[in-house]
Amino acid sequence: MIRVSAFRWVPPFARGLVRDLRVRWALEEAGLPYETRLVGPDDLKTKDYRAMQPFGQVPAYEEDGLVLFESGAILLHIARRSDVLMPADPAEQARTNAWMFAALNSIEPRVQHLAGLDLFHVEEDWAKARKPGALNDAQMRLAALSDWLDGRDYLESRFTVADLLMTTVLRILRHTDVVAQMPTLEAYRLRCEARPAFARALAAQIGDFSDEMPAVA
Ligand SMILES: N[C@@H](CCC(=O)N[C@@H](CS)C(=O)NCC(=O)O)C(=O)O
Repeated sequence: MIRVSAFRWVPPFARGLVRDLRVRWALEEAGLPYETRLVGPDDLKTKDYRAMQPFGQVPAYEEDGLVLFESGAILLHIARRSDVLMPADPAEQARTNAWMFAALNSIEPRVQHLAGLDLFHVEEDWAKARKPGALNDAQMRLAALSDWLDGRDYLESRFTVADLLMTTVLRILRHTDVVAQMPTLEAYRLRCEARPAFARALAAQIGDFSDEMPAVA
């Protein structure tokens, strides 16, 4: 049985954003059943957990003795087994991979930087000073993505794992109107999120959260 690590508790602003969501979504699209290994801050520091995820983060993935970390690598592994997620044609696969790297390397860092300022450091003077630059950097990248998507439903000719990944990156800015202000991008996000597999993955993540904040040692 496939097992995915996920947090047992996160604050409300992070619910629906934790990166196990993209793995759950891919598994739902691929029709692969899974169970979760729910973890808290203390688990992340243990030798056992670090053997699965060297940085003590979520998600880690276990399957028949194979252990994987990094959500992008996990998605690639799942996608190789699913026509829904990965086209059969080698050239189309290469394009899909390129968009996965774009989501992780070209878009997510700027989006995450902006979200980090807003969600973790909003009261700090250095964050207030950095915010306009971070916002501009994120907007420039997202505008380019929006231009690419103009006239297209998906990043390439059909839905793939790259769209799944890109959508989860766009969601990181849900506390802002940055994506909503780009109608093409917003429509794209909504189109991908309308997939039944997304709804199942989101419900599963939300359903796994406990209401009780764990005590941190
Ligand atoms: N590059 C990693 C990032 C994973 C990551 O940032 N996970 C967050 C939750 S969304 C986490 O575990 N944060 C706790 C920490 O970094 O200590 C991936 O894509 O898997």
